[in-house]
Amino acid sequence: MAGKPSVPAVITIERHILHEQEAFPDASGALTQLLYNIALAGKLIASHTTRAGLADILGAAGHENVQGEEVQKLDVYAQWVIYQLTDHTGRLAVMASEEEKDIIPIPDKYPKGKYVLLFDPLDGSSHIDFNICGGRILAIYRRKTLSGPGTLEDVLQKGSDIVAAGYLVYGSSTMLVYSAGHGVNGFTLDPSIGEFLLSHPNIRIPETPKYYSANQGYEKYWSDGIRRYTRWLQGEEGAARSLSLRYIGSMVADVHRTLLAGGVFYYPSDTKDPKKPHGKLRLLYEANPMAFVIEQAGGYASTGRGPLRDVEPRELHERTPLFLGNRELVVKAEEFIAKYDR
Ligand code: FDP
Repeated sequence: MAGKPSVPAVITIERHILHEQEAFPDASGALTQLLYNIALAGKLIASHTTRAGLADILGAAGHENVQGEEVQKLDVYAQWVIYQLTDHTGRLAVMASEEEKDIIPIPDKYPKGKYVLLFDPLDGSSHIDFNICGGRILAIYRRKTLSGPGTLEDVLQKGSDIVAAGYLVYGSSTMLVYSAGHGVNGFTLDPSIGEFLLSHPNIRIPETPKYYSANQGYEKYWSDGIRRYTRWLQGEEGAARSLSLRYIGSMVADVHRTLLAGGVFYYPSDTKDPKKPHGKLRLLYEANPMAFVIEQAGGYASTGRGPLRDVEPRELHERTPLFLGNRELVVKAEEFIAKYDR
């Protein structure tokens, strides 16, 4: 074309999602449309998140969620946005959210689709008042039941059944990182045009890890194996190198850094709260989707006793110990646990 400018092609998220769909000529387009809806919800939530200190949405909503944690106003907004953008589309059979006790049915008046959406509407919400980045995590599965309203059976699926998963991170810029099972791509929101642009194509976790990430404030509640593993990461216990520590306490941000810089993020079982013997993170809304992204980028995710993706969920809000990042670091955690925590 005459006068073609010599700038690199701008790849919008729409173009990228469509391009991925081309590899599947029989695809109905439902997954593609669902991913658009999710990107749109991300933009709406991002615009609220960055104005959180200005608008009347900062602070607590005044009630607790099913986990007994105080619900933030932004949680409420984020959940509502996702729900009302997707409930009527005929693409979903059922949804479930970290903030809701039960599954979220699709209203009777709307058609039911073949997918299931699980999400944590606003991860890291306890940090909102401190202007520290949070995010949103989601996973899409194919329904298991054949027709009618989706059920609990459709929601309680293993990580290995995930069709697509990803997260939004609201930091110095807003990013959407997702995988539909063919590698991981990252998109940065350009606020001037309101569009997610491909900024991190084909993300692979770097081979040389940089950081370990865990809440060491809880060390006294950890098992011997986890304590020794942490010392190994610090260069003791026969380790050949030491890693630097980074912990924000906002899972999306901590895992995002682990994905881009290499390293390991872990939230192990602990004895801090007898009601939460398996740590804090939720299998369905946090651990499984983030593990899917990490593994699609060449990493590995484990409960500390084996692959996370093989865990059969038994209930909606079940928690799991989690180790994810560079394969050799996660495998090392499994070795320490097997040796010292019988
Ligand atoms: P938050 O409570 O702020 O929503 O599971 C939620 C989570 O944050 C994760 O994002 C984060 O990794 C973890 O809790 C932090 O927990 P600790 O404060 O116990 O380290």
